[in-house]
Amino acid sequence: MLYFKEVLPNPMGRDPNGEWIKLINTGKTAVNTGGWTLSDQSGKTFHFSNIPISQQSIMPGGELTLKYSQTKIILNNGGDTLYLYDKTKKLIDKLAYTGQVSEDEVIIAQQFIKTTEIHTAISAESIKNLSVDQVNFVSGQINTSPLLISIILAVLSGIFGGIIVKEIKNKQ
Ligand SMILES: [Ca+2]
Ligand SMILES: [Ca+2]
Repeated sequence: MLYFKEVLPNPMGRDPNGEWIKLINTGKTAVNTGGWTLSDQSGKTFHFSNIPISQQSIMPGGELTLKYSQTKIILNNGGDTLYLYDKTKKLIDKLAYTGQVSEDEVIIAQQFIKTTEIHTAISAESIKNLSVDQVNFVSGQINTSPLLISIILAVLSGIFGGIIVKEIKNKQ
């Protein structure tokens, strides 16, 4: 699954040249963004077909950083909403932030934080280096509820735990 990971709406000094949007593939298979689009609140749209084909495929755990020079999407410093659509125009993810963004403040997507809690292996160090007051927690569209995943994992581990106990008992 490809999600918003982080955005930098207010780089040090002059905007928008230093602005960027970072996406991450948290799934187990590569995601081909050919035909995908990314839009902001004002409806300005970036087409992934505009980046080199070699960069359109994002490996599991891989990231894609889109600079303003590529997207031409201006990230408002007073709040904005970004939408990620696949080639069938289905909404894949949404990232919204509100309030004044400080210079050099990186906005980390709530979805990414939640996903990281489940898949701890995925570059947790990227949020480790930020102090809490630097991080503006934002709400993102969640396609799969992390709570649901936790429940499923808990149920599955219970089942497997039960099977193991049963097998041990059978051996005795
Ligand atoms: Ca800006
Ligand atoms: Ca600035």
